[in-house]
Amino acid sequence: MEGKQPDQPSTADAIQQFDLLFKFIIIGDTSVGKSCILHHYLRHKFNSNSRHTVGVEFGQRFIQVVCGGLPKTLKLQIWDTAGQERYRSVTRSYFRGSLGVILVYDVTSLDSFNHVQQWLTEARQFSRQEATFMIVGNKKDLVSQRVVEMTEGAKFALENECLFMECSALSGENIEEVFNKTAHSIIYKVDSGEIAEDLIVNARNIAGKNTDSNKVLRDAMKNPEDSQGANGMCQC
Ligand SMILES: Nc1nc2c(ncn2[C@@H]2O[C@H](COP(=O)(O)OP(=O)(O)OP(=O)(O)O)[C@@H](O)[C@H]2O)c(=O)[nH]1
Ligand SMILES: [Mg+2]
Repeated sequence: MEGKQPDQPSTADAIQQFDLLFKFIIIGDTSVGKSCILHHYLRHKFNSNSRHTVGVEFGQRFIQVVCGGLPKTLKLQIWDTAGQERYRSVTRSYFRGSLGVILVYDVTSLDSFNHVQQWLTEARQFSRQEATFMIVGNKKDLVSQRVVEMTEGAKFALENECLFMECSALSGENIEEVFNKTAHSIIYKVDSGEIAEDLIVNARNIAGKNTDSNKVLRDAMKNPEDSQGANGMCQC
């Protein structure tokens, strides 16, 4: 993960080429483990010193996928939002352009599960119509403290046409799968034509050409308009 302003791609970004760019956003109540999930996905280990996110943090990872029958490099640009109420207006602006929405609750917190409906309503209101929604029950390692059964989470997701997984940022169980399944659902939509081609990016066309794809990339990398208070840095 990189500590840098999101609207200023580093030299490494420029060198690392990719075929597709998907923007993901991670939302949910405070302390459900959003930052720990992202940290594990990017660094393959648990962050035992996670602190409340201030505004929004940012991370990215490149993965190899097959899209349109061809191997492609996919860049996931992942925005980890603060769950605390006071940042709600800041984080709301980061839904724009998101193709993947990871909505997290804590299987040991009934409150966090009860708030999923509220989060989903907000996410649907502010993110792209074509977005894929993945509902995630985190902290599945805390077996004796569990209060939300897996069947309850799965039922809610099914009724609301969302993907569903339980995971543990502590053990790492299903962390890769959360992101991979969301990405593959989006790729399926690209392949089937449900997602318009101008929403994805071919980075190899960028140099020196003012193509539509070029504009899409610039838009995707831009800081959201209302970014006051977001630190744009990753502390993972
Ligand atoms: N046992 C266990 N603890 C976890 C897990 N994931 C996160 N935690 C703990 O839960 C607490 C909150 O984790 P964070 O990732 O900071 O929570 P957050 O959702 O990012 O919170 P905000 O940034 O305030 O929105 C920390 O004390 C973590 O150590 C998990 O999978 N298992
Ligand atoms: Mg956080």
